[in-house]
Amino acid sequence: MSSLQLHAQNIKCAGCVANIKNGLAELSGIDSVEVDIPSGNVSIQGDAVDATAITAKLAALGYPVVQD
Ligand SMILES: [Cu+2]
Repeated sequence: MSSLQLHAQNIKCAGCVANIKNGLAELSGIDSVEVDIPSGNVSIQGDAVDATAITAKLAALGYPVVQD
């Protein structure tokens, strides 16, 4: 099990959270996704967490990852 913490832009409401969870569910190897609306923090856990694929998916969904 590995995990990844990201900070993404444009996360404003529960709809955004649902978009992110549904979008990341299309990627394999992810078991859980937690999204914090005020901070924009996205926490991902799974057996095969691919940071490059996740970052690309978030950008495609309209939530570009911020480099902290
Ligand atoms: Cu929203």
